[in-house]
Amino acid sequence: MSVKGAKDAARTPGRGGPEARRGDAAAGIEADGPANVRNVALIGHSGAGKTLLIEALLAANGVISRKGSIADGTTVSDSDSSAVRQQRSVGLAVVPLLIGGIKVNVLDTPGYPDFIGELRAGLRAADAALFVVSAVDGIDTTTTALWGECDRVGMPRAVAITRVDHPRADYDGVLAACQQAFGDAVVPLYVPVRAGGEITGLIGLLPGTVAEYSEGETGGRARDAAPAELAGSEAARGQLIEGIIAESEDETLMDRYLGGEDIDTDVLVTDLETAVARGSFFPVLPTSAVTGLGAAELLEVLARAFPSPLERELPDVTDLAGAPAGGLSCDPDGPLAAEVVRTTVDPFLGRVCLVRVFSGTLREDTPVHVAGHGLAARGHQDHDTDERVTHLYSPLGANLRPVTHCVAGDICALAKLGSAETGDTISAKDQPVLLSTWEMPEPLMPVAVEADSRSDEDALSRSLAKVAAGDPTLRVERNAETHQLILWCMGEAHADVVLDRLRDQGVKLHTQDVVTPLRETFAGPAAGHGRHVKQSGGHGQYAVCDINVEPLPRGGGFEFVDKTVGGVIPGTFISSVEKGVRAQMQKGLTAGFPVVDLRVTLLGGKAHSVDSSDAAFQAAGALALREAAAAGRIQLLEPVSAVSITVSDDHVGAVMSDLSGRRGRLTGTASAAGELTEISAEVPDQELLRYAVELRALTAGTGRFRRRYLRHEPVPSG
Ligand SMILES: Nc1nc2c(ncn2[C@@H]2O[C@H](COP(=O)(O)OP(=O)(O)OP(=O)(O)O)[C@@H](O)[C@H]2O)c(=O)[nH]1
Ligand SMILES: [Mg+2]
Repeated sequence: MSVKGAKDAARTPGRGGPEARRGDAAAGIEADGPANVRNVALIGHSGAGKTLLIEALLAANGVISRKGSIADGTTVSDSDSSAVRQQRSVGLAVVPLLIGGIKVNVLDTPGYPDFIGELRAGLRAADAALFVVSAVDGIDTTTTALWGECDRVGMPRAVAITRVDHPRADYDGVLAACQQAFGDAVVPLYVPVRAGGEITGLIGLLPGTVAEYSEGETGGRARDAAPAELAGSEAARGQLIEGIIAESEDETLMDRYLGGEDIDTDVLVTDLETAVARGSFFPVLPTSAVTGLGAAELLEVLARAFPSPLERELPDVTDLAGAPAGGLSCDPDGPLAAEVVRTTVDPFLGRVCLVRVFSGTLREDTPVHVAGHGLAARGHQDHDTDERVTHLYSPLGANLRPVTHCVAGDICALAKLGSAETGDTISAKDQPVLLSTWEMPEPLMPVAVEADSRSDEDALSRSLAKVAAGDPTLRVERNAETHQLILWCMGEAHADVVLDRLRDQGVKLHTQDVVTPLRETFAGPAAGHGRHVKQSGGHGQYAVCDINVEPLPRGGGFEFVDKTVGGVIPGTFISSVEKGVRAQMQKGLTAGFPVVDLRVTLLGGKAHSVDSSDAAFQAAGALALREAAAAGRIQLLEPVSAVSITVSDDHVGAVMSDLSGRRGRLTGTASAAGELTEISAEVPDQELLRYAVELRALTAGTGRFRRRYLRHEPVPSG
């Protein structure tokens, strides 16, 4: 392990961030091998205290001399201007800590649901998860669901119950809630020492010593536990030891323990660490980011109990054609396979990619292959490019500190890779591979934007391409019918971040109401007379046509039938009439939406041997259709989507009654695994504009939905 140029004046490309304060941070850390790396993602609801807990860890680790604050926007992980504005994390941040020769990459993830894509990327980069639960607010259903997800893949976990200094903190109640939600294998390693209603220290249940924090942040001073403290923690100690022994591979241990033998603490610690690393035992620690309580203890758990990347199964790997490529492992000498988990645009460095190396070693000044496949539906076209790694960094939040290499299992940042996007694989130029991408949520909330002026349009397109490259949860659509530029986002907070990023790049733009692409059709048959005659002076214009219009069934498109007889309109001008009708259909008849599903029959007309022309008959055709529309009734059609909503059983009633308020038609319900129900319905798009956020509110953040355009249907009158 090498620490280069400690406390150097590192490049600090972060915007508006606390550079001065961060200037005292440690230098770039290069892990010398995967055995000495830990990658831990922090998970918990928004406001649980993850970002501030990381400040406490940085302070305990001596990386920073003073903790930043959320209110001032001075934390290491939330330096992004959108995060400062929103007072919450909006993207994944990496904070490496060096603990006893082990490099722990702490991954701060945003808890706000709009940014679940960043959390998923964080989980891809991590080998273990620290669930951060607020002692003030407890656990929410999303956190419980994420625990279940980690459980299914056997990810090692620990729990920090934080904010225990808060006047409304209920440590015991929240611990009980965690055990209820996460299971019996969630067991405290430390119990709080209380004085005057406040938690002032921690009793380490295995060593039987107290970490004293009563003197404030400088605390953590160890002392022997008083007899009363030992007696008070006896039950918790018994529970912990039994839990560890139950997980131990040494089957004699339980008998010995039950026989009254005092099991050696070192044996228990080793068994505990093995069980945590295996993902079958989950230690709990009380913490406070304000007093620093538990930070040092937590650092030790992260470094000692969590597994190294060597224990992690690699994501699926294929060759560029999609055939399975075997033989990759977390070996620094193996073939290179790394994945881009986040992409940002830095004003000084350009595109910066956060990369998790799964196999091989990334080195400065080496050729690599950058490949992105399978995200075309998100607007990320498949791409394969050979590039050169020139700038390699160890990130500390937004701070980038140069390093020369990054081994398998470690995380680094790369600048100036022109084509790399989030989800891409970086591999050896002569042995290119593809790592499967992780599950990326689909953005379902449309936001229409427009450049302030014509001259801003190019800048908007360019900047949008850059922002979209880094964000697989953003989909850009230029709607062919409404001509609006639609940014499909995860929710309002995400939309704000996207707009901030565009404005940060100097683009002047504004949002608009999203126009639902309606269509028009005829409600019944109608006749139209088109007379386009101008014969005053010079070459005149003469065209007359009579048409009949009938609606066709939905999806019937357009039919043009010529029923003229006796050559009243010369053959060449028949198609001119059709052209004119089609042009008018594109422009719309009453509301400016395209006209669909109709048959136009040309019944007769008149032509002039000199003054008739293609243009005149086009004008007459268009006019005839407008006349028919004036004589008949135009029906507006609206898009309707098939929606499939997955909610927990207890929210089914609320979601169904909300759907009926949205003019939704229920088409079915089915039970899904895990006490979930899948509700299928057909809902007008107009009613789905904000459904992404409104469904969340209805279901305490747990509901998901998918939508697929089905057809256009008549807009109900009135
Ligand atoms: N009293 C007290 N307040 C805390 C503590 N930790 C965090 N807070 C406050 O809780 C609020 C949320 O803290 P954050 O660290 O931003 O929470 P987060 O989990 O990172 O939230 P997201 O980034 O939205 O996911 C802030 O106002 C913090 O100051 C703590 O240990 N004690
Ligand atoms: Mg945060």
